[in-house]
Amino acid sequence: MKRSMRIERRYRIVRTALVGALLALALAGCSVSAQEPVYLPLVAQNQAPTDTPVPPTDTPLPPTDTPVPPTDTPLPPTDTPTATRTPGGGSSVRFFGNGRDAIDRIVIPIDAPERPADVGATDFTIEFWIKAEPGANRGNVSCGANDGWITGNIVFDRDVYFQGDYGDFGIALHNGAVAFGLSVGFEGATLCGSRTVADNQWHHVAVTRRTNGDMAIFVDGQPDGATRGAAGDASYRNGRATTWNWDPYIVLGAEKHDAGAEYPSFSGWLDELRISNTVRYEGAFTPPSTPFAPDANTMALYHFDEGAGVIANDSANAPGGPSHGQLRVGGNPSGPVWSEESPF
Ligand SMILES: [Ca+2]
Ligand SMILES: [Ca+2]
Ligand SMILES: [Ca+2]
Repeated sequence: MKRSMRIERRYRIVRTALVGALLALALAGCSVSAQEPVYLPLVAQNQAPTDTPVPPTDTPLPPTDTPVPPTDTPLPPTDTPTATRTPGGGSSVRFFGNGRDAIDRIVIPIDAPERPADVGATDFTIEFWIKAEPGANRGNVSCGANDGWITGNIVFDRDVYFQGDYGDFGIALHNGAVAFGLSVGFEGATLCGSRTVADNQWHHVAVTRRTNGDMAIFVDGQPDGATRGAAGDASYRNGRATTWNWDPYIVLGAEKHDAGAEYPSFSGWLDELRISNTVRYEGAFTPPSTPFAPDANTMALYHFDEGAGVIANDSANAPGGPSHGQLRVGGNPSGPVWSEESPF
């Protein structure tokens, strides 16, 4: 009995141990399977990324209105003009409105050193003879507006890039008539005349400006508009710092910066340009019929009678002068050319 009970007890012990071992195995299996969902993501996190990082889409772009570096670096003339008249025999200059690459124009330095052609600190008059074919100049001026003249076909350009510092000004064609604009700092006006000068005939044009702001246009000696614009010194500041190479120049026959098609140049003839440091005309007058002779108020005077070469001589004999002009020739047709066309 005792032996059978011991056997029975051993059997129970063995059975209990076997059941315990099975339970332990089962629990171990459960704990392994319970770890799997923890283990797999850890592996996944350590895998190399499959997507290339996308750059942020809100990175600031470079500003689009950054001033463009100047492209109007002075270059030597690309050609010599065509002479159509004996030198010294009387001539004019003919432009073709090419309006690019600093060609088809005459450039006159006014600073470094300061030249007498740099008027505007006092009253002034700019006058010349002009001839243009109908329809050859199709720019449009914003009459009345500050800087409105710069979108006409520019005949006389004394602009400086952006605002005028002391001042800037110019003369352009608009609907076959004359526009004269002048700015001092951020103030300015554009005066538009109505008398047609683009009819294939020579016309005398004069613009006057007083430092009180008064501006006027005369065509063939007849008043062609007047206004009160910006007052003050409109001359070029001596030694003015600029990155725009053509700022310290008067440019004839073209928009000096070649800033684009919306700032067109002049196609036509120009002769007998006089720049004076006083207002010469108050009312109607008889236009000159012979070349000007210099006087004490003549700051620059161009007869354009050279007929050859690339220099337009200033014959004003003003103190601090002369302010000779240089022809910058090029384009198709190539301009400017010396022309036998002349008002007298
Ligand atoms: Ca300007
Ligand atoms: Ca000056
Ligand atoms: Ca002449």
